[in-house]
Amino acid sequence: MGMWKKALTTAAMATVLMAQTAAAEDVKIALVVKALGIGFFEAAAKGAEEAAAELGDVEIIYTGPTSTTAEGQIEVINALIAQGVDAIAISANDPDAVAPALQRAMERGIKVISWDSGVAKEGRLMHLNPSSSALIGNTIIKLAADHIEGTGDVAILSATSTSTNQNIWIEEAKKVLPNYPNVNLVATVYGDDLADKSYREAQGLMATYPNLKAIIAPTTVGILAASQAVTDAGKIGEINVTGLGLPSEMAGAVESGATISFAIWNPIDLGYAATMLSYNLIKGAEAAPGASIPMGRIGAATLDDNLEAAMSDPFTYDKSNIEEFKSIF
Ligand code: RAM
Repeated sequence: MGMWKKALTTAAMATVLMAQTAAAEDVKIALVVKALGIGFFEAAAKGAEEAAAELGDVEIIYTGPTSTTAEGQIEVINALIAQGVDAIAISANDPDAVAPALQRAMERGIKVISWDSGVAKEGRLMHLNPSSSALIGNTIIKLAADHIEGTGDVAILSATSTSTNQNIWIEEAKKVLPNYPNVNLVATVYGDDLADKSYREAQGLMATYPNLKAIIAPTTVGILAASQAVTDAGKIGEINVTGLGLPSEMAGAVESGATISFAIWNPIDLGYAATMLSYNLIKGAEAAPGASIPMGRIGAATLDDNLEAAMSDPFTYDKSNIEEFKSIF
């Protein structure tokens, strides 16, 4: 009996030792964002930490440049290569400019995925879209069209001119414009996901297009800045600001009426899923067309021929539901 007990104790000790070894060998997953200080990415980082807590042997390195440039991201990538991380999950400021640095990372055995804003196929193993790009493109036009009576001028206030995700959504939006005869797209301008530049671009639109009925900003930074600019110009009720925003940041604009409605998917889930995918690639999952890679509580990502997968549909927020969501993301 004594021997048996002793054997058990030894086994238990071995388990403890193994756990300690595993902790010392945590896998390092870098979440590289377009720029630091953007609420959307901070919410994604929360999801990444949630995944790490669930997995138990993951360290998240949340990083990015101070402004939304590809050059800044290349510096960050090079530092992560030097540091020897196990995976890089990036939301890119430019699909092509960051690809060579990411290829170097992959040559050194680092698993690279893009999420949110994609990298050209040769620069990543796979890409996770938040939703179907066509659906997002259609949604942002519909949100504007729904509140225009008769014909109305609308303008798009985007992020950077090289941003993969916004450019695809705008392209998809333009494809469906013929279905919305009351929507007259007069301009597309770029606020670079910087609050002050986005604000000034919104002011510029109001000055140039006196008949503007809506500003469509498919960026959380742009929509917030534009709603502020419209409010400050005393144009609530005249110009509706819509697009993609965070309930936590847009609650005031919805309350004031500067924004009637806007859409978004869950950014926490997106960061969580990107982390789970990175982890499974580190652990040997193959990113191949048709492959299904687990994303923890979200389910699995099934890769298409372009090695892309999409998560969920965007959800629309307005006065009826914003209170419920503004404390979540
Ligand atoms: C901003 C970023 C991000 C985009 C959201 C909607 O936070 O541009 O890439 O997905 O807006």
